[in-house]
Amino acid sequence: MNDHEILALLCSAEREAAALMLHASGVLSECKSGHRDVVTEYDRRVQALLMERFSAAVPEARFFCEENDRHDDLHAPEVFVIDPIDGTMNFVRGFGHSCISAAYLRGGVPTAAALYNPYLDEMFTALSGGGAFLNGRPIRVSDAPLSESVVACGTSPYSMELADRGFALMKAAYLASLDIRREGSAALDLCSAAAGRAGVYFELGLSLWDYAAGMLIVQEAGGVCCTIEGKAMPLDPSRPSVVAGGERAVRELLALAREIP
Ligand code: LIP
Repeated sequence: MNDHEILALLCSAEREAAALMLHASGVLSECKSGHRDVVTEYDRRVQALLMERFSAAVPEARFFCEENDRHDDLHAPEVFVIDPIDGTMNFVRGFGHSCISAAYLRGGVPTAAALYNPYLDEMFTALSGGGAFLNGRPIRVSDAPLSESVVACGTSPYSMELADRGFALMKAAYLASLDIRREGSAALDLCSAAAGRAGVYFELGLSLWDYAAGMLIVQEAGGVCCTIEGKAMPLDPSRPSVVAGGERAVRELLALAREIP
């Protein structure tokens, strides 16, 4: 399948799986690495449905997913990176702010990404070299400075050792910008940056499934995505920091971060 066909597959499977989220009732959660890191049967059912659709269309594909410890070789010729419900704590609590996120890696490189927010019926997509879109309309990052930007940020609730630096940077960003937003879905925060809603997004510890799709969408929207040290994002199981958005606001946030030990 070519990348256009893969993108159509990602979108149709995510829309199909979204019905499981929208019609969910009596959502019960279990703890994974701790009481802040939760999973529900819906995370597993969405992941299973996506894997079934993707395997049927691309039988030789491998998978790197949040649930069920499915972490195949990321250097395989074709890999789907799946976060079945990003913002699971929001989902459990009924915030209505979560999404389904999937990226396709060809030869270890992200070439297609789709991220669906069923609560707003917003489908964010990107193809490598093909631009980024929201429901089919092109999107661009903001080129505003930090002082004229809203900053989206995450609290890395699964890595409490990052809290002091994370909140210090949040305060510095708050004082240097219009305001901050902590909305509880890293993948949707990346899309807010890609669409220029937020000038920049940062979080000090994320997994590949949280950022793989959103990273391509930000880059194809003319933005940059890097670690808090300004390095390229790793495509591996490490839990790096993520900073993404318009080049100017990202550069200014990285400068703030250098001042915070
Ligand atoms: C979550 C992100 C959130 C972040 C959490 C976690 P999950 O993803 O959406 O922004 O703070 O650490 O990564 O676990 O709901 O897929």
